[in-house]
Amino acid sequence: MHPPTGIVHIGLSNFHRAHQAVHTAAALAAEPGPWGVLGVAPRSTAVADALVAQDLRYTVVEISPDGERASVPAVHTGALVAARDPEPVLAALAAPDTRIVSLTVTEGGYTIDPRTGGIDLDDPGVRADLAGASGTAIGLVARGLLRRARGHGAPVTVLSCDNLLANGEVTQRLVRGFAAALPAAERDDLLGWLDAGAVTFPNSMVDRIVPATTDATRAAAARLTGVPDAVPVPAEPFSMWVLQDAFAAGRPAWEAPGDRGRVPGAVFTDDVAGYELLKLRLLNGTHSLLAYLGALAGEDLIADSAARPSIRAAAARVLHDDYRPTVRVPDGVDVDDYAARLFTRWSNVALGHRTRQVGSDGSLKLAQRIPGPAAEHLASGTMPHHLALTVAGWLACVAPPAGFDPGPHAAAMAEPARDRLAATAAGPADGHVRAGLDLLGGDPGGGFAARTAELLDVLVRHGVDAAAAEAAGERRAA
Ligand code: CS2
Repeated sequence: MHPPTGIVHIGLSNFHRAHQAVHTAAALAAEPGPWGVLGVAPRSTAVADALVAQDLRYTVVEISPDGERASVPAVHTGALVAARDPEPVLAALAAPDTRIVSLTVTEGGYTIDPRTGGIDLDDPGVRADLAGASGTAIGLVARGLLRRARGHGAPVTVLSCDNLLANGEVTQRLVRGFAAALPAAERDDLLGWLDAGAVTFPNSMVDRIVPATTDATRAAAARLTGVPDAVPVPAEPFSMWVLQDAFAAGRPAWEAPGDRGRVPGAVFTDDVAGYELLKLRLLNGTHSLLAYLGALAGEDLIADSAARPSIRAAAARVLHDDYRPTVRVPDGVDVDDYAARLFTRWSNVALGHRTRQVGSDGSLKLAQRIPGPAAEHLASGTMPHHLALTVAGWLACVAPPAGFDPGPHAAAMAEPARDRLAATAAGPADGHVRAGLDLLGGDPGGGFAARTAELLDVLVRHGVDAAAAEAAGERRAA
């Protein structure tokens, strides 16, 4: 039996299916309630259709160096595609029984204008949504909220579960920015209702490494469960969720551990920001360095990248020298233990997490990972060499200077700014680096751009080991 739908979740990605769905299954096992999840894929039909065809069940294949285990988080009550069926999606967002609208749409799904941090009113999807369509995540949420405002007015929580700093605050700002750009009557109804406090936007920190599904995942799922599954999800054993307890209309008992203690309960705290910075910088920031340097060194997998001595050393330096001094460690967290566990997690070779996956959408991801800590170091007069190396690695991968071949793993990285950067890659290095930094929110000054250009030059001319040595201040072999 499905529980009744209480959550409409936008983004049927592997991440949602191995994280929020698993924690929700644990919560429901501990405390039954009306918290079934209606999954909404913004555009892609593949996962939604496959889920419907298999009664909304799928397998999470947990992969550790010791082996694999399967679980089936049976929490979904439906799977829709917003681009194909906008009306039922809007109806679900507006249904009085819907008490949480959650999102995992990746950094790129928020239609943020990098120059202002607000909604990107030039984005064609946003423009279409303002004119009455509903194709972007923020447009969908805003139109669903507008219906609620004009209908029963029942409170609801909008819960971002993406790797954005202060993701709840950002989502609120974007929804309000969208609302402010609507025609006057709609604008006033929606903003008036939001001002009345009927909607909360808690911040949350999400953490689980979840690769893309492959044929090996499908084979493992079938072997472990005896049931064929077209859309199983591979995941590492680790999972963590930290949330601000600000829910306008209740929530599942996500603090409950599940699967006989294997799934830790979510942490509810007022200090989500501390956990976010710790995770976005130490994990995600270092992950980006592992992805770009690894791809350039010819590595398909993050684990193989982390096993290369020069890259491992660079990862340790970026983590300890550049990121760690910029985070305020939350009470009760042992940061040395946290960092050591990160290296263990990255070394999970059986997981098959690919450099191209982490390296994709770098212009959007690095905007969350680089400018803040870089500015802090530069303001106090220190050069964060390994942040510069990360940016140089990104540019070498997705916008290689003329004559440099970054290899197949870099070529396979998705990058929305590829064309724009390709235009500057042919020119002088300083202009190229500046164009890259502009996409990340601007040149932080203090010589960071020049250092990035130097490291890019060493990467391209002498390779990864030499660039890592250069960043570490060691002399480069001739
Ligand atoms: C990764 C994240 O692809 C990436 O950018 O850094 O997806 C990372 O695996 C997760 O945030 C782990 O929680």
